[in-house]
Amino acid sequence: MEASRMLPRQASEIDILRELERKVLWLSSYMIHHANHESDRGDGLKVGGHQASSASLVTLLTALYFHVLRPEDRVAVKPHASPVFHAIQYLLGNQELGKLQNFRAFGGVQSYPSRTKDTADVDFSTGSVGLGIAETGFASLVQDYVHAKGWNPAWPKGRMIGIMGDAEIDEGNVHEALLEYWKHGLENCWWIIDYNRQSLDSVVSDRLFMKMAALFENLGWKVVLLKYGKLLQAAFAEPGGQRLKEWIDDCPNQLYSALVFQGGAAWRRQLEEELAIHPETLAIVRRHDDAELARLMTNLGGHDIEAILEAFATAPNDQPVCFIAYTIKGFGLPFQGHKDNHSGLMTKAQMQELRAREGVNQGEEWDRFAGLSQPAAVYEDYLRKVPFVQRGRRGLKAARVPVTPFPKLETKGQMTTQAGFGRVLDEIARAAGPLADRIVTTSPDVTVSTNLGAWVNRRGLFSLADHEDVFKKRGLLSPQKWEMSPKGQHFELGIAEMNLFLMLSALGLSHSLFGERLLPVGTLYDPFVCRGLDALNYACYQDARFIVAGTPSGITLAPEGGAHQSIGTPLIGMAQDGLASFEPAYVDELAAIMEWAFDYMQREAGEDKEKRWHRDEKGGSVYLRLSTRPIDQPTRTMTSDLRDAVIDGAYWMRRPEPGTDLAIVYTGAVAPEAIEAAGLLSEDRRGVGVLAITSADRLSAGWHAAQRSREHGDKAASAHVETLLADLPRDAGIITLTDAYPEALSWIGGVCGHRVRALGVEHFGQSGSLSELYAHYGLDVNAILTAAEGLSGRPVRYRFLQK
Ligand SMILES: Cc1ncc(C[n+]2csc(CCOP(=O)(O)OP(=O)(O)O)c2C)c(N)n1
Ligand SMILES: [Mg+2]
Repeated sequence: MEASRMLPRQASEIDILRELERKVLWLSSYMIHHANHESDRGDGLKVGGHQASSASLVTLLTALYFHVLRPEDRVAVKPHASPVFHAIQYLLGNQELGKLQNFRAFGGVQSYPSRTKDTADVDFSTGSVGLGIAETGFASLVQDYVHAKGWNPAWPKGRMIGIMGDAEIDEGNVHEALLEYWKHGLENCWWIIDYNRQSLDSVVSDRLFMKMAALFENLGWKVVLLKYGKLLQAAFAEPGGQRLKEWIDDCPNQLYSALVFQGGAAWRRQLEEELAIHPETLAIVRRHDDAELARLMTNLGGHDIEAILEAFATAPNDQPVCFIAYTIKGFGLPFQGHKDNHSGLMTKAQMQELRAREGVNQGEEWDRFAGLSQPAAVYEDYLRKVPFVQRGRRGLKAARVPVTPFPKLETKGQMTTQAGFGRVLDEIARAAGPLADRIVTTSPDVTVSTNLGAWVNRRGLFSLADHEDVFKKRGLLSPQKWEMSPKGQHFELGIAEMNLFLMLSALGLSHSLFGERLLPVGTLYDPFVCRGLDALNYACYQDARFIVAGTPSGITLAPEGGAHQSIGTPLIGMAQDGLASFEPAYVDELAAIMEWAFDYMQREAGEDKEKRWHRDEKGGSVYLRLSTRPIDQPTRTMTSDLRDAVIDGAYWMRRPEPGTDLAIVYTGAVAPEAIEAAGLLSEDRRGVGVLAITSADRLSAGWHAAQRSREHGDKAASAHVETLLADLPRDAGIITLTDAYPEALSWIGGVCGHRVRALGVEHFGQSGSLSELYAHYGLDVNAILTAAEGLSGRPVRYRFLQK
C-alpha cells in the first residue's frame, strides 16, 4: 500500500526530514554512548572527539543524504562525523546493526569513514584532516577527464562534495589544492564548511569566515553563507529585528559559544542588558520563553533544514561552491557550545534525558524509527525513494586493461633507470592500444626533468579547453610539444607534492568512483616523497592504484645538491602498506617491473586475506626509486625465471661458490661498485657472491610471509630470499650496499643468521662528484673492501685506484 495513504495526516517532506534529523542525532549519540558505557570492551575504546563534532553536522548530513545527493555524487565526510554518517547509512539500510554497536571496536564501524575498512560504501576516506576534502576537487578533475574522453556516457557527472571542519582550512595542503583547482578550471565541487568556530583545543578566531570567503572567491568559487535559519530570518524581519541581527553579527565567538552552552536564561540576561535602549528588539526577546529564546538564538543556518535545502537548491552548477554553514559544536546536546567539548561525552544521566526527550524507550535504542511521530512505514517509504540509494552499491567496477608484453628495449652501453623509465613509456605511447590509452601521467613541475617528456610529446597535456603550443606555432625550436586539449593524457601540476599524491589517489580510484579504469603514473624527485608523504599514505589507505617514480634519488644525484639527497625513502617504501617498492639497477629489470606493475595495479581480490605472498592476489600501487646515474647495461635475455626473480625482489648476479666466505648484496645504482669490488676480492677470496636486490620490500615481505606460513602449519613454506641465501655458507659474511639508510638491506642478515656489515648513507647534505661522494659516505669500492677485511679479519690484496 502507498505509504501516503497510511498517513494520519499528510506529513510534508520537511516534517519527515526534521524527524529523521532527530533520529540521526539519537542514533549517532547512542552509538558513541554505547561504545563507552554499555559495552564491556574495557577502557581501550573510550570514545573522544566524536560526540560534539558529530552533532554539529547532523542537520547538514540529513539534508544531503536524504534529499540532495544523487547516486553519482561522491562525498568526503569530516572524520569525526563518522557516527552521523554511519547512522544515516543504517537508516538507509546500508549498514548492519552489529557494526554500529561496535563503533571503534575491531571489525565495527571505524572511527573515521574508511573506504577500505568500513563495509558501508564510503566514497573517500578521511582522518588526517585536510586530505579528504582536498581529494574531492581532484576527483572532480578526474571526472572531467573521464567524460572528456567520452567514456561511460551512461554515468552522469556528479558533484564531488567535501564536508570539512573549520579548523581544516589551517592545513596548508588545502590551500595548495585550491590553487591547483583554479589552474584546471574546477567546476563540479561543493565544499561545505562546518563553521562551528571550534577546533579541538579552542574557539576559532572571530571573523575567520571573511578570510575564508575572500580566499574562495578569489579562486573562482561561489561562496554561499548559511548563517541564519528561518526562525532568525523571521525575527530579523520584525520591528527591531535588524538590531537583533546586528547584535548577533557583532557577538564575539567566545561569548556566543558560552551563551549557547548556558542556555535560555543566560541569553535573556545578556540581551536584556545589552539591548536595554532598544525596546522593539527587547520585545522580540520577551515574546519568547527561555526555551524558545535559546532555540531562536541558536537557529543558525547549518541547523535549519529549510535554509540548507534552499541553499543547496539554488547553488550554481557551473562553478565550485563553498558553503560556509554556521553551526554549533555539540548542537542539541548538553555540552553544546562549550569550548572544551571536543572530547565531551554524555553521562548516563544526560543520556537518560536525551532518551526521554526523543521518546525512545528502554530496549528501543537501535530501533530505526522509535520515538518519531509518524508510523514507521512513512519513513521506510521515504527512505526507499531517496535518490541517493537508487542505483544500489556505490563502488563501481571497471574491466581490466590487458597488459600485452612490452616490446624489447635496446639497452646498449650506458643508461640510467630514469631514462629507461621514459623510454618504456615512450614505447608504450608509440605502440598505441588500450594500455597507452588508459595511462594518465602527472608530475609536479618535474615532467621534463623526470623523463616524461617523450610520453607527453606523443600524448599531449590534458585540458578541458584546447590551447595551442605558441612556440610550436611560431616555429620556435623546442624538444617539448606542449599542446593542451581534452585528448591529452598528462596532468601538469604545480610544485606541491601533496597535490601529486592527491591527484594520483583520485586518478587511482577512477574505476571505483566513475566506473572507468585509469592507469596513473606520477613522477617526482625522490626526496620530495616526504613532502607528500601523508597524501601518499592516504592514497594507499584508500587503495588507490598508481605507479609513482621517485627520481633522481639518493646521494647518487651528486652535484644536483645535497638538499635533494633522499636517504629514508627505501624504508618508507618498505613500510608503506599497499605500495610495492622497487629499486632496480638496470633498465631491463625496470621494464620487467613496469610490465608487471601495470597488471598488478589492476588486481582485485575480494578479501583481505594472504593466500600467497606479497599481496599478489590483491594488487596495489607501485613505487619505483630511480636514478640519473648512467651505468653499463648487461647484455642478457630476460628469461621468465629472471623476470620472476626480479619481481620477487632479488637474483644472484654472481652466484657464490660453495666455499666462499663473502657475498655482496646491493640494490640500485651502486651495482657497479658491488661488481667491481667482487672482482677485486676474487683475487684472494673464493667465489664471492653478488646478490642483486630489485625490491627489498617484496623480498622482506616474502620472508615474513613464509615465517607466518610455517608458524601456521605449512612446514614446507620457503621464501625467495631463503632459497637464495641457502647458496651461501652460514659462516660467510654479507656486505650490504645501498644508496640509502643501511637498514634498508641489513635485515638480510636475520634471514639465515649471516654476519652483516651494512654500508649505506647515514649523513647527507654534501654536493660533489659521484666518486667524491661515494668515497666520503663510504659507498665506494674501497669501502666494500675495507668492510670485507673487517668481516673476515684478513687483509685484501688489491685496493681500488680511482680511474
Ligand atoms: C592532520 C591532522 N592533524 C591533527 C588531527 C587531530 N584532530 C582531529 S579533529 C581536530 C580539530 C578539528 O577541528 P574542526 O576541523 O574545526 O572540526 P570540528 O570537530 O570542530 O567539527 C584535530 C586537531 C587530525 N585528525 N589530522
Ligand atoms: Mg570546528
